[in-house]
Amino acid sequence: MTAPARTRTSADLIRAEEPVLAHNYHPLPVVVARAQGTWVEDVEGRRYLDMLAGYSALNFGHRHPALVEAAHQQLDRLTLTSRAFHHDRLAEFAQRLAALTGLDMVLPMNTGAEAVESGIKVARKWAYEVKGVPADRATIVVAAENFHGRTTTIVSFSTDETARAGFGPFTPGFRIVPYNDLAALEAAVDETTAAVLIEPIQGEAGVVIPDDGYLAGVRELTRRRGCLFIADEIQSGLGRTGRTLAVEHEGVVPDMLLLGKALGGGIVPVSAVVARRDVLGVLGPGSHGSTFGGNPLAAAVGTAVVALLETGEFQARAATLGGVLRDGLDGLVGRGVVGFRARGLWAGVDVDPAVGTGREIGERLLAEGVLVKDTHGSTIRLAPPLTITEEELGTALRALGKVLGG
Ligand code: IF1
Repeated sequence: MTAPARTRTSADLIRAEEPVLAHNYHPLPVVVARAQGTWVEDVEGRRYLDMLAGYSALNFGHRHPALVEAAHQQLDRLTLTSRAFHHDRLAEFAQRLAALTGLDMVLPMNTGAEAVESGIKVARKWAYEVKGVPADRATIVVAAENFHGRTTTIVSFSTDETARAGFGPFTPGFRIVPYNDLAALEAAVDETTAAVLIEPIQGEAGVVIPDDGYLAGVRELTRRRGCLFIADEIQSGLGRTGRTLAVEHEGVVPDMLLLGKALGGGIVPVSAVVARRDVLGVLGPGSHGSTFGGNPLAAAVGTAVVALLETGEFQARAATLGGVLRDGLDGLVGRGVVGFRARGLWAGVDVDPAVGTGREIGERLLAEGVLVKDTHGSTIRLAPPLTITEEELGTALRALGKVLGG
């Protein structure tokens, strides 16, 4: 007989998961029970600074009041209709999201992978019906070290063996080129190419920021060669890098944007494909769909998220505090940090392997009351809520310095 839920310790709860939960994660040994803003609290009441923010799904902090209020109000009115009927929240969500991005049309979905899969389908259909690529011949060019989700088609073009092993046969029609290499991209694009799909900054690869000019080069190349530029901003977008979209750092407007994570405010899964009218216009009734895509609760929260971003406040905070983050990390180079990449409130920090693996650093930071997640090897990612204060950021950086032995 297990202890009643209200008296279960963290250890009880971790033990209770083991026989019944698929082991596709190796979480840090912390059981979160409540959270507000930048802070989470475990079952025993210990508090932690959340420097992961749900991999950028919590850009506005845990339970942002305006977002919780929007959810509460909608919960008391209408939560789901399916798209068989209209509902009174969808038009405003689509209008304001399109306006925020500078593109024309919105296809509302739920998870990031669904947005990526939907973007792939739309790009292929556009290639056949608009570009004139022969049936079933469309190709999409992607970057090595990409991360776009976990579906069978998406892992078909992953270069991470762990993500692919055992999941074949794989979906054809993808070409993989080195990231940040315009010559390789030029060579891979041909008359069958529907699109180039890249992350403006590669998140899971360790916050890999391409050379200045790369995104503008992809934009020029795809326009010249008549294929679509699809920017996966599911992790890099919505304020994280100090701009609404990471592509804005080079003044680039892609043909199609993939958004997710923070679009749901850390409350409900909300994702979207946002694109030019002639691109999303290839979808007709019955050609694509989703039970929950664009549901009233998602649209209400999504609209409240867009409203927060319309102020520019969070983008400005990420830009300003990003300078504090960069300066703090600069101070740790040579003191356990061998290098880092940072843009806005997002950094991939390469720790000296002699000091520890990313996992070990995460465990040491846990003991210091700071939550981070490693990406690969000895690289950790820092991606706090954009609501973090300068003082909280300083606390996290001091804890990092301490566990690095700095
Ligand atoms: C997990 C990684 C990050 C993404 C980009 C699409 C998706 C993601 C650029 C799919 C999702 C998540 C998945 C999450 C951990 C996290 C992650 F470590 F898996 F790779 F952030 F780097 N495009 N990334 O980053 O969105 O379907 O998950 O909503 O636990 O797998 P999703």
